[in-house]
Amino acid sequence: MDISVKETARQLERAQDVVIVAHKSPDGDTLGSSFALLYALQALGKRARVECSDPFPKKYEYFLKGYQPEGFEERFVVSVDVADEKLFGPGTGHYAGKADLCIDHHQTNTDYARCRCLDYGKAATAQLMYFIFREMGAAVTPLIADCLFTGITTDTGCFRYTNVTAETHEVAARLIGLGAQAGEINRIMFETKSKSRIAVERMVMESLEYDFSGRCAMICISKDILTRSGASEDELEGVSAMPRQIEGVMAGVTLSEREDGYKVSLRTSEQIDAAEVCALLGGGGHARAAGCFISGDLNSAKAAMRQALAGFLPA
Ligand SMILES: [Mn+2]
Repeated sequence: MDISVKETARQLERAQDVVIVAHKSPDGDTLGSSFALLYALQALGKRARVECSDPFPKKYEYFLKGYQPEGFEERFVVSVDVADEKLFGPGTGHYAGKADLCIDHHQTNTDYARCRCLDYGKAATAQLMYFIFREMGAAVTPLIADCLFTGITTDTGCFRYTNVTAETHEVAARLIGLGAQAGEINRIMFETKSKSRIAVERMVMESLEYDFSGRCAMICISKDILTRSGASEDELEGVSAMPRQIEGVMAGVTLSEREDGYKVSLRTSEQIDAAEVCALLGGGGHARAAGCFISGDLNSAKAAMRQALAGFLPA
């Protein structure tokens, strides 16, 4: 059932012993929004903790400061920035079917929770969370402001993507006023790359190929590249944005090798709905960024992607 920001705020005010579930391979939005909610609930004297299937990447450590009480029996489960229960991942899969509330901004949200606060006009779940806190009258401390600012800046590629609205900037401006360290957060998120990340970029660019007269660019992140670079999964954030950055490219495809096939990330220009393309292969996502999974070897994954794109791109 879809509920308003107001009703969401009331539910959170009533909730006790809250488990907040972030999505697997956590990004800045799911973690920033989850920890902001953790701190807001704890400030109201509630027991709460954040659960995630994967470890928290080190670069977010500036806001991962909270005390997380273990061992309490959850009485209220809220998922944050999680479009589909499948994205809980193995570590938190036992919460599938148990979410009381889902707070999200993905157009492809599968409506799996008892109640859903969904607004896909928001660039980030963190942007939506700001209005929920305002409705709750929750104090946005500098730490909470850092969390929410992180969610907004990471989901907008530092305010560069077309999901950015005037409201996105207004909320970000409020957060800076409340103490968010915008410059420092953006430096950590966008201007710092590890040596292993640079090694990945160098090798991945070797795999670059064009299709559809240069309107589609594909790259592949093989397991071999990960082994040779020494990069961890969380160091790959943003690599999938690279093929779309090439002049004239309308569809940027990143194929990441898995045990039994390829995880596909698609980034598109305005003319192509990425979620529609990926839906043809059983996936989904946003209009400009979506994903799917293709089983089989690299060549069949490439072929399947070309076929899916064929109806959207001029030959
Ligand atoms: Mn998000």
